[in-house]
Amino acid sequence: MTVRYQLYCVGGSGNSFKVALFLNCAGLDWEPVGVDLAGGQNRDPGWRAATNAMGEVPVLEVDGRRMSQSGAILTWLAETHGVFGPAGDEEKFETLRWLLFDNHKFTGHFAAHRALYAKTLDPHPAALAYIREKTESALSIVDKHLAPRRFMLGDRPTIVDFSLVGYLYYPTEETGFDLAAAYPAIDAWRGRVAALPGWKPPYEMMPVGKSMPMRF
Ligand SMILES: N[C@@H](CCC(=O)N[C@@H](CS)C(=O)NCC(=O)O)C(=O)O
Repeated sequence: MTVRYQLYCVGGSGNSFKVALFLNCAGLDWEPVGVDLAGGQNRDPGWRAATNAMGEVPVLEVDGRRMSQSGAILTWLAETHGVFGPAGDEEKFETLRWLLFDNHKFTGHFAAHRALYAKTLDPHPAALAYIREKTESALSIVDKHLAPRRFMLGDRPTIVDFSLVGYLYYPTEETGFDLAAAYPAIDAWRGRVAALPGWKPPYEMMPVGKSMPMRF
């Protein structure tokens, strides 16, 4: 029997983890397919033509169709399977609003900071300080939003949680953020997401592919 979904990904990619989390928590039939980002596989013109012209993971393949952008994939999965999606117009608007905030500011800055902090040999201190301040700002916004809530949209987990939580299980030495110490509402919420049936840590969920090596 062929596996229904193939997720092109790499263990160190929190953006890929967002989609893997949905697939596993929804109990779907899927397998990770490793991509060699460190070796530049995603920069190969053939790979771009066949897999993703944007040169990124995650890519989700189903029935020969290859989809990219975790927010778009999560939306498609929620609509296709009728789980973890928004209920009603207001939640639909909130979902898109948070997915955009996540891609631009929350994951956007957190992942960029991690790349500079852990993967670049000699990050410029000003660049690191700039991106750290932006990341702290995004973390504070989400921490405040979560303080009175169990999940991002209220009482039940949705694709908004899967999107925002994508990078938050990588170890402190990789991210440079001790979330448990500094962001208590985020820490409690990521624990609630980790308690969902199907959750696994990123490197276990996607034991494939190659990322740029860590500095340490
Ligand atoms: N907004 C995109 C971001 C995807 C992204 O940045 N992927 C990274 C890995 S986490 C990547 O493929 N980087 C390789 C590159 O851009 O060269 C999404 O959510 O899918």
